[in-house]
Amino acid sequence: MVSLNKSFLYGICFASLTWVVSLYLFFQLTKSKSTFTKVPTPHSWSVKNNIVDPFLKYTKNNAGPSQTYVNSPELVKKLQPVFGSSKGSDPYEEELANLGLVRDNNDLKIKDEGYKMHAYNVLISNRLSLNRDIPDTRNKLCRKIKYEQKLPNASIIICFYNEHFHTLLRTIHSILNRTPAHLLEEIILVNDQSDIPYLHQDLDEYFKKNSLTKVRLFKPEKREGLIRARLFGARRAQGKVLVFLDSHVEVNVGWIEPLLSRIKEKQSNVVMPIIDIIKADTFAYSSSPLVRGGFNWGLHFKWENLPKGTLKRKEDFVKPIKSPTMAGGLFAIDRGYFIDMGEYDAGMNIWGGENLEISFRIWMCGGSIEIMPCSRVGHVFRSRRPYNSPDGQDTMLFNSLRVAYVWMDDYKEHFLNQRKDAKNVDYGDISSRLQLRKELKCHDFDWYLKNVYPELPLPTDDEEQLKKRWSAIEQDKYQPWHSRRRNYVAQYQIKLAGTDLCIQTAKDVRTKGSGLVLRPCKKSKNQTWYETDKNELVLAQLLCLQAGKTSPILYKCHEMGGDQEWRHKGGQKSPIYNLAAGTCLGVNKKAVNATVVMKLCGDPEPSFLNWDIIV
Ligand code: UD2
Ligand code: MN
Repeated sequence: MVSLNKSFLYGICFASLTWVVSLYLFFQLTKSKSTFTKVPTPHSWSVKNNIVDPFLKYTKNNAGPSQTYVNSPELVKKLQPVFGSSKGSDPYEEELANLGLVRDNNDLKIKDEGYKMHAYNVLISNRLSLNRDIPDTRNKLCRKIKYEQKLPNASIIICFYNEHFHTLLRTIHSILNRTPAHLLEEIILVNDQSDIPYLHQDLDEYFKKNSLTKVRLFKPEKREGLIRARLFGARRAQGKVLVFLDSHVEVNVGWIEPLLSRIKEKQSNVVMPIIDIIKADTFAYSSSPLVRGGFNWGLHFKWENLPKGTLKRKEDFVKPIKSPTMAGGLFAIDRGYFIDMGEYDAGMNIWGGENLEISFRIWMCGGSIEIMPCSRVGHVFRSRRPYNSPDGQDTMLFNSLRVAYVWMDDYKEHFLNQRKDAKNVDYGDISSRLQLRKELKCHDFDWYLKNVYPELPLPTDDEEQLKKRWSAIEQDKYQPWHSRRRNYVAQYQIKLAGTDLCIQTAKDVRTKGSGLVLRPCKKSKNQTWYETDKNELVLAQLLCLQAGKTSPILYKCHEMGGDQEWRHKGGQKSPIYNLAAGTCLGVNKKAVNATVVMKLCGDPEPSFLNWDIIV
C-alpha cells in the first residue's frame, strides 16, 4: 500500500513536471515574438477588494489565509531597489516580487504549509487582488474580430479538491469580471469532499454575502475524483454549452466568445483556449505559444509543435487549430453533444487518462477538437500534485488501461509493451463503454492515427518512416535544447560586507546539490558568479544558485525563474533577495566555513545579510 502510494505520487509528479517543463520551454522560445500588451497597473494589485471577506476570523492564529497585505514599509525601504532591479525591469514582475516577501515567521509558516497542501505560493496568492489585472496575451488581430451578440450561453463547471481559498476565489472573480453576463448561465462549483474546513460553510457564506448569485455550490456524498465530480456537475448544468475549468485558473479578456461562436457554427466542435502560464512560485502570468496536444505510447499527454505550414499567413494565428488530443482541464463542449457522446467514463478514478479518452472518442466518433488561439486562460502549473488517491491506487495507470482496452484496438499492445507492470492490473468493467463505441458507430483507432494524428511515431516505424513523420512537424523554431543560449550580463564575487570572506561552493563547481560556504576571497572559479539577463547567478558558468527552504544550493539551471531568480542592488552592502523564497541570502556567523543560509530579509542582525558585489 505504501509503495503503491509512492509510485502513484512519483508517476504523477513526473507527468506533471514534464508537462510544465515542456510548456515552459516552448514559452521561453517564443516569448520574444509574442505580441501581447502588458497591463502593469500596480494599484490594482493590492488586496483590498470591495467584498465581504469571511476570513478575518482566521488571521489571528493563521489557521486560514491571511487577509490584507500591509507591507512593512521599513523592510521594503531597506530592500529597495532590490525589488526594482536596476536593469529596466518589468514593473509587473517586480510588483509580484514585492508581494512574495516573507516578513516574519508567521509568513514563513503560511508559506510552508501552503506549499505542502497546494504546491504553490499561497503567501502571494493571499496578497494578490482577487480582481487583479493580467496581461492581455492575445494576438493583436484577435481584437479586431467581431463575434455575434447572440451566442449560446454557458455553464462553467469547476471541480475542486482542497483548493486554496483565495486562488479558488480568484478563479471565480476572473470569470465574473471577464465573461459577458448574458453569456454566463451559471458557475457550477463541485466541492469534491475537500478536507479543508473553510472550503465548506465559508465558501457558501462568501457567495451569499457578496450576492454572487450565479455561483452554485454542489457536493457529492463522497470524494469522487475529478472525472466523476465533473459528471456530477455537468448533470446539474442548465446552459447550452458546458465549459470545464480547473480551480486554479484566471480567464483572460474575451476568452469565452471564440469558444462559444465556434460551437455555434457546429455542435460537434469541441474547443479549447490556449493555456497560459501562471507560475506556481510567483503567480506571474505569461503567454504560452501555439502548440497542439499529442501523446506518447506511455499514454502521457504532451505538447507538440504544429504541423509544418500551419502558420503561414498572419490570419493563421487566430484561426482554429486542430488538435489530436486535449490537455484535459480547460475546454468547451455543447451540452447535448456531451451527453450524446457518452459524457465521461464514470469508471475512471481520481485523476488522469480521461483527457485522452475524450480526445479519442470525439475524433473517432465524428467530432473534432480545436484550439482557439484568441481564447486564453492562465493555469497554475505545479511541479507536483499535492494529493493522493484515497486507496493508493495508481489511477493514471488504471484509467489508461481503460482507455487502451476500449479505444485502441491492437495498438494497445504498444502501451502494454511500454508498461510491463500493467500486465495483471485490474481495470474494472468496461462493457458499457464498449457498448457506447458500438452504438456511436465510431471509426477504429487505425483510422484515428491515419487521419487525425499521422505524425505520431509508431514503435514499429523504420528509420525512413520516422523521418517522414518527423519532417511533417515544425522543428527548427521551437527546439529549446539547440537554440538556448545564456546571456551573461555581469561577473563578480560576493563578499560578506565588513569581512574578507566570499561565497564559494562547499564542494566543487560541478557538484549538483552542493551547499555554499564562506571562504577567504580569492580570484578563483569557485567564487566567480555570472549573472544572466534572467537574474540567475551561475557559478563558473556551470550551475545556478537555487534557493531552498533553509539554505541555497547549486543546481542545474532550469531557466524557469522562481527559486533561481535573484535580486540585488549591486555595490556595497546589498541584500540578495530570492523571488520564489521571498527571503535573503545570509549567514549565522562571520567565520571561515560558515554555511550560507536563507534568512528573513528583516533579520535583526543586518550585517549577516549585507553583501558587497565585487566586480
Ligand atoms: C491536467 C488537467 C486536469 C486533468 C488532468 C488529468 C489541465 C490544465 N489540467 O492536470 O484538468 O484533466 O490533467 O486527469 O489541463 N480535483 C478534484 N478531485 C480530485 C482531484 C482533483 O476535484 O480528486 C480537481 C482539482 O482541484 C483541479 C482539477 O480537478 O481543479 C484538476 O486537477 P489538477 O489541477 O491537480 O490536475 P492537472 O492540472 O495537474
Ligand atoms: Mn490544474
